[in-house]
Amino acid sequence: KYDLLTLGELLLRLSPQANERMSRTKIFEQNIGGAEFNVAAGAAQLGLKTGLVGKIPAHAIGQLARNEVHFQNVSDEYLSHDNSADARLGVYYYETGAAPRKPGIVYDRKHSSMTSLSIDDFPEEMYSSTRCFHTCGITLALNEQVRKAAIEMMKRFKKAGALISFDVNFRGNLWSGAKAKACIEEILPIVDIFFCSDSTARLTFLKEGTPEEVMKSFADEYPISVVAATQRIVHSPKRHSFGSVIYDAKKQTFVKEEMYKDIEVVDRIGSGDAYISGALYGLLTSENDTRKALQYGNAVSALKNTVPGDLPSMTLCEVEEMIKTHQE
Ligand code: KDG
Repeated sequence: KYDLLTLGELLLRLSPQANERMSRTKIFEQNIGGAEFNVAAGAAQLGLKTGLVGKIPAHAIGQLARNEVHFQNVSDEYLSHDNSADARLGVYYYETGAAPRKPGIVYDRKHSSMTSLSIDDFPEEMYSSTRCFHTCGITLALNEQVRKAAIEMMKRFKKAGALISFDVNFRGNLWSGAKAKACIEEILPIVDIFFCSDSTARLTFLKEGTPEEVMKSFADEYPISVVAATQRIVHSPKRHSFGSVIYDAKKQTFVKEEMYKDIEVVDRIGSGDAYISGALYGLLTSENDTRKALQYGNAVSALKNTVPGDLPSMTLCEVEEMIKTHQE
């Protein structure tokens, strides 16, 4: 029924307008985000049938998030309700930087409804309803309860025949590198598609070697079929180059293309998730064609950088046009 189900927390993002600081703004603009929702929304914009698995408050602020899920054409069939009196949607505050001031982020997400997620919130049929299941390190870092539920879900989806996609998406303010390493090593034996940048692999898994050696080492150690690593060069806060490398473990080959150069960065949040939405679209609409994954991932991520908010905004035609122009 679904091409892709993702498990993750929906977050309310509050940002001061323009370059105002969060410590003195009178007005906060709201956006809905959350890493795995961003992936599901991007893939839905490209035409995949996607759904979000998670837990949100039953009250009006939960509904605000649910409305965005509907608007993005992502199914909320497996988005469970938290009816408790103190149900809360996780929040994060974000202000853009302006050189030499860095962007600022403040999380306010402890004890959110998502942190009470349990495997019993979801029906057994869910596991056989999708071709691919995706989650990321942020979800595993939330708390012990979510970590256990997420790992159990991955196992059940895998058993039911879904491809398992996982992004390390390391957040140092949620857990330590050592804790992330131990937990992720536990799930790598069931991961099929693994997203981990070279810098994250060094920081978290303490890997050494060239980017290619680092990527290959994951596939040599575990039965992973695709390893993807994004690369970003920051020329100035508002001008970046973006590209990626994908390792195809079956063919034992790397695919690469020219980076998208001189991207005008309006908001880079969610660009890693956008990459994953494009890459999964490429893999799921072909016979696991890693070149197609690379092309769609890179184009979708480049596009995401140019729009505000956590979510991409695009059409499939536009992405395909971009890929064509980029190849010429
Ligand atoms: O990858 C983008 C996410 O970081 C953003 O949408 C918010 O999920 C989020 C988080 O936990 O930081």
